[in-house]
Amino acid sequence: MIVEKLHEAGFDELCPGVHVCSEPRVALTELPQYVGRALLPHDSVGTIVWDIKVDQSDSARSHGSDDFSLHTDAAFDENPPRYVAMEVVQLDKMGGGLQSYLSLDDILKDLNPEVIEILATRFAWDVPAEFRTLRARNFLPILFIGGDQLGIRYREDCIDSSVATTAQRIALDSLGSVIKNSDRFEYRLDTVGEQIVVDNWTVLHARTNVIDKARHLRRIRF
Ligand SMILES: O=C(O)CCC(=O)C(=O)O
Ligand SMILES: [Fe+2]
Repeated sequence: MIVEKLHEAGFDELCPGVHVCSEPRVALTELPQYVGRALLPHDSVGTIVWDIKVDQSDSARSHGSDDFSLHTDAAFDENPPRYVAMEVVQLDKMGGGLQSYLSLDDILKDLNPEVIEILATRFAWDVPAEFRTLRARNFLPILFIGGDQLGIRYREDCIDSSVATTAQRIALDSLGSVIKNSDRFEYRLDTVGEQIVVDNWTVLHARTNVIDKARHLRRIRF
């Protein structure tokens, strides 16, 4: 578990699976090594640090200003990264980009066992163009066994429900409504340089729309 290491590096637990540090002692890109993990690229060209910032010349979702509903990063990937870390380069001075988190435990307690079983079957995922490496389409379960625990991959707009079975569609609807109706933990990033680490297998994260187009975060995966 990397939690002890994160504490050592000055992080506090915000809510289960989410750790924050307003005065980091370890540089963002050094964090994986510090906690004993490998830094992973974002794409096939080996991008290590991904900018989350409005950029009209690019169609990636993280370069737009829209809100992101609750999701995990790289959900469409066969091996989503276990951890995602973000660092504030510039705050949204107009109050946009409010983050929130919801843990898998909180989701599971509201799902019935049959639904859980169906969510562990394979669904069709469309890989967004900016992350396309080998395939444009993957067939992957929403709930998976990661190490000795259950993990989740979820990004509603990447799942093609038109090719799902009826049972899968019902399970997906049930999951979607639990996610929408659960109490999430809201957090306003408020310090330049602040870092946040999210367990990307057990926590979904979201943000409200960006209002201040100069808002800028940097993200790594590990
Ligand atoms: O902008 C944020 O606060 C989070 C962005 C995000 O979740 C993403 O780019 O995947
Ligand atoms: Fe994300």
